[in-house]
Amino acid sequence: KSESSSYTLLPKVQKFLKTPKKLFIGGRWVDAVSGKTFPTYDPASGEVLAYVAEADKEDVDKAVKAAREAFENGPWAKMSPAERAKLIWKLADLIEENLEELAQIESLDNGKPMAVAKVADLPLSIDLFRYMAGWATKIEGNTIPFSLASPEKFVAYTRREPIGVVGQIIPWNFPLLMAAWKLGPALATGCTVILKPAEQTPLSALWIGELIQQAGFPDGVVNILPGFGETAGAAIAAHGDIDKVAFTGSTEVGKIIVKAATSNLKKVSLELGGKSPNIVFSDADLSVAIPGAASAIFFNHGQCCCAGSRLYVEKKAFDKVLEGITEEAKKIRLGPGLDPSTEMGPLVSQEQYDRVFSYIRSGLDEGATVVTGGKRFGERGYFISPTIFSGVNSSMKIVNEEIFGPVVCAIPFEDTEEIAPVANQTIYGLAAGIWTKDISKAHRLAAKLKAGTVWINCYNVFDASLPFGGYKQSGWGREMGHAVLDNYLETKSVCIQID
Ligand code: TXE
Repeated sequence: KSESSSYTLLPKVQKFLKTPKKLFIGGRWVDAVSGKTFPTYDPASGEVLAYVAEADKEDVDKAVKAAREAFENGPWAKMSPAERAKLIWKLADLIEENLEELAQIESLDNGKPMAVAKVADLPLSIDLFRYMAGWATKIEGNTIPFSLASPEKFVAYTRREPIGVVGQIIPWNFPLLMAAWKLGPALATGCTVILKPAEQTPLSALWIGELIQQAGFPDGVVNILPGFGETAGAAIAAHGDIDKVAFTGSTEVGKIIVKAATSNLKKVSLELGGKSPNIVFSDADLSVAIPGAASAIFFNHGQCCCAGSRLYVEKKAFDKVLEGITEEAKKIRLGPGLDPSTEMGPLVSQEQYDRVFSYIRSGLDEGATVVTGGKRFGERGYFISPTIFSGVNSSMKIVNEEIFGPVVCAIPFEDTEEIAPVANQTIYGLAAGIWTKDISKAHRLAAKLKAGTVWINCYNVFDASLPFGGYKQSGWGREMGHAVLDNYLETKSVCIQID
């Protein structure tokens, strides 16, 4: 029973929730070695949705063996890039065929509106796989003319080779999309994978496991191990036979992963937190900038690493923008994700709810003003109403730390020339937004912002072709675009004496 049970679940979703949720290792569904399971909850009610097999170190060991065998000796190792591409494309087709079901699962497990999952999470995931399927056949080395030797003496070239067995640890804010961002490039390059979904949201990854089987990927190419960070996640990060770990999550855990990875100096890529500045100039088209700024922070309930959580507004327009975004915040309809009229669901977990509330309390304690929100919504589930703070200063915790909830700090600024250093005053550097009609000013500022993505007159726009990742403590490496392939490839130089 769950809050969402008042809405009709699709027959395949009902069946899926009733079948035991196991680990996917070596192409088979198996119980955890320990026999343990853990509950995953419906955040709209706090009630249990399903119990899931809980992976730990022994299961990681089994999965690594399967992935290593698949990488070195299995049919995957001998498969042509075109065959690999076909499998990835097939997986995209199967996700598309299961779009309604996966959107419902995503909504149940994460809390996000199903309507949003259908137009954002699912299409972006499908497109990511198709985009990466295209890359499988286009991974090339170079021929290298030597600098010192005569061209008659040597021929040299590079090969791009898959890095090997890859561990991928993902978060709960976009469970399926994060799985796609990770699996797509790993499969395109010919790696094999141990994927650990977040303990809060394991269900869509398990569904994907079934589709991977259906698509016909050889056994052991993808292994899916739900479990906790300190156990299964830590075992992946430290494993001596994993060649690379890709992580998305908190900066704090990113640092733990880096330390653990030193055991065998496995390669590491990280997509971490943010405290992104969203800068509105008075010459912006405010009819676009105001809803844009609201969506920059409130999309996905603020649980986006790139959320526009520091809203800087040129003083002349500050009152108008604050009033406008307050109206936008008040209009947002909160409710369970399965309700078609819901625009914002609950936060993912009790823990996240408590974390976000502790930031709201800290803002109040430090003397900031709540313009709207700051309260629980309803009696059940982990709902927090969209919250806007004003009257903040640069030393406050709510201005400096990632909140990862629907909470924005609105801050006026006067000097256009000084806004870049202010915007850059953060340990993070994931994204930034600029709203202005003066496109030259926007380009100049974009160049000064220390952020991996700068959106101009838009926000939260993603495309499989566009690299995404962080400056500073927001991470290492890039997701998406052809840039992500570098995370999964080694470069081998081959040098031949022909003289
Ligand atoms: O993240 P964690 P949490 C930020 C955001 C949020 C905060 C805490 O600020 O409020 O992190 O969220 C696995 N070794 N982001 O606690 O712990 C864990 O099981 C190996 C930003 O949920 O970083 C999960 O699969 N793995 C972010 C994943 O790490 C470990 C998205 C993320 O969990 C581990 C999520 C360990 N020792 C949170 N400990 C973004 N950049 O999008 C945990 N994990």
